[in-house]
Amino acid sequence: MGAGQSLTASETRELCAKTTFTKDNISQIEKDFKKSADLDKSGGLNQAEFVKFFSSRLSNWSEETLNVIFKAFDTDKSGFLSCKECVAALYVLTKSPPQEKLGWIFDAFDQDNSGTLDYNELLQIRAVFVGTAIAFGEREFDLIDKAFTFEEGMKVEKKAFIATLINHGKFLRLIGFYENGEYSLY
Ligand SMILES: [Ca+2]
Ligand SMILES: [Ca+2]
Repeated sequence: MGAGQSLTASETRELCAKTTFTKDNISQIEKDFKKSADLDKSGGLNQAEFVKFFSSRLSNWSEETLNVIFKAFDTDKSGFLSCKECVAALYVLTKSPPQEKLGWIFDAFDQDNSGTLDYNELLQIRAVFVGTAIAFGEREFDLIDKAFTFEEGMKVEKKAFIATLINHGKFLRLIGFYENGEYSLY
């Protein structure tokens, strides 16, 4: 990806097809990202820029979690989020339906790509959720403890993960995704 590279027409078409963003939304997001996140003007975000940009907006997310998230959005594993990957990331974080968000969380935290979440992977999700709940002054942060039986050797499949949490709007809201689907990271 060259310096200051913009989305190509075909990338914009692909994003329009895969998200609910319009062409105008996408070009606005691209402008905003170039201005406020792409500090070295490389045309996308390196890991440090990503962590910096999101840690000021999702302040209760640990750097470790943001690193996990960065890797999940870096779909071509280039170590760099292209403009296209950034727009896709914002779509998942804000506008996508809950089912898609949960599927995405599952994939992001399934770090060994085993197709299941094991005890340690689920503990990581739990830590993000509980940390966020406390930061929001929320008292019912045992939601995730009630949803899963935490024990060594546990394995949760994607279908079960989504089915368990799909009706917990509160979980989605607290984990940093917005229930009302508003584009509100700025
Ligand atoms: Ca990439
Ligand atoms: Ca796994």
